[in-house]
Parts: sequence; structure tokens; C-alpha cells
Amino acid sequence: MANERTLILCKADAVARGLVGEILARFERRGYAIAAMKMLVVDEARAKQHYAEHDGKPFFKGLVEYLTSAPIVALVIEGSDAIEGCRASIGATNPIKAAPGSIRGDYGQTIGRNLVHGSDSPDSAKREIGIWFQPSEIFARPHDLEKWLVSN
Ligand code: IDP
Ligand code: MG
Repeated sequence: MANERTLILCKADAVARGLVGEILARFERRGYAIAAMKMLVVDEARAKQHYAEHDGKPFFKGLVEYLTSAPIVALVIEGSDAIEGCRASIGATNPIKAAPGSIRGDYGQTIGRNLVHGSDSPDSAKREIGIWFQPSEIFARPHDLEKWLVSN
């Protein structure tokens, strides 16, 4: 078990369809913490950098267009084994194969509009977090929850 940070994107379809709250609620209810979050329109250069491993594949152009077509929400999610755990919550790449109960399995229809990105390994998470966030934009998870619940 390792405390990990992972890069999550609520892609353009998730934001346009009003599913950001639904998606974030799933991560939060599992006990993961939001360590960073921003809404932005992505430029082509950043989209290509993020998806560099897919450069040259037939779907690459459409993928970059999808990511840059409308605002997205980028997050760093933190918790125990968060990289693998968030991938499990997101579900298989093709929503038609994603388990019911996963985000893609519950809200997606096609691979070209699959709502969410999650880093697939510690190396990817490190690389991707660096693309989307400055270190100063990432916050430690609260260790003092009691003080946010109780006051007089
Ligand atoms: P992942 O998001 O589950 O890690 P990857 O294989 O890394 O899946 O692919 C990155 C993204 O590229 C997918 O989430 C999806 O948006 C898109 N994608 C992958 N394969 C296809 C395809 O065959 N057609 C259209 N889009 C695809
Ligand atoms: Mg991937």
C-alpha cells in the first residue's frame, strides 16, 4: 500500500454533460482526497503532450480535438494506491466493456467519449501531474478533519 497522487481529467464530454460533481463524488466517497483542481480550455500543444504515447495512432487527431473542444476539469487525486484505485473506478477504456458501477460503465456509450482520464502508472502520474499543475497548486490532504467538523 502506498500513498499516491494520480492525474484525473474530467474530459470535455463530462463537463458539457454536467457530470463533474457525479464523478468527483465517486472518488471522494471512496475516501480519496482532492489535492488539486482546475477548470480550463486545453490548447493543442498540451493535449498532444498529455497524450504523446498515442501520437501516430489513427484516433490521435480526434483525441486531441476531443480534449481541446470545450472546457475540462483537471485534478490531482490522492490516497492509498490511488493510481490503480481510480483506474478501477473509471472502468475500461471502451465504455461498452466497462463494468456497470464504474464511471465509464455507468455514463459512457463509446470509446471516443469516455468521460475521464486517469494515470496508468506511477511514472505516468508523475509525468502527467507535471503537465497540468505547478507544485504550488497541489495541496496536502487534510490530516485534521476533526477541526473541519466540530467547532463551538
Ligand atoms: P485510457 O484512457 O483508458 O488509459 P488509452 O488507451 O490510454 O485509454 O487511450 C487514451 C484515450 O484515447 C482513451 O481514453 C480514449 O479517449 C481514446 N481512445 C483510445 N482508443 C480509441 C479508439 O480506438 N478510438 C477513439 N478513441 C480512442
Ligand atoms: Mg491511458
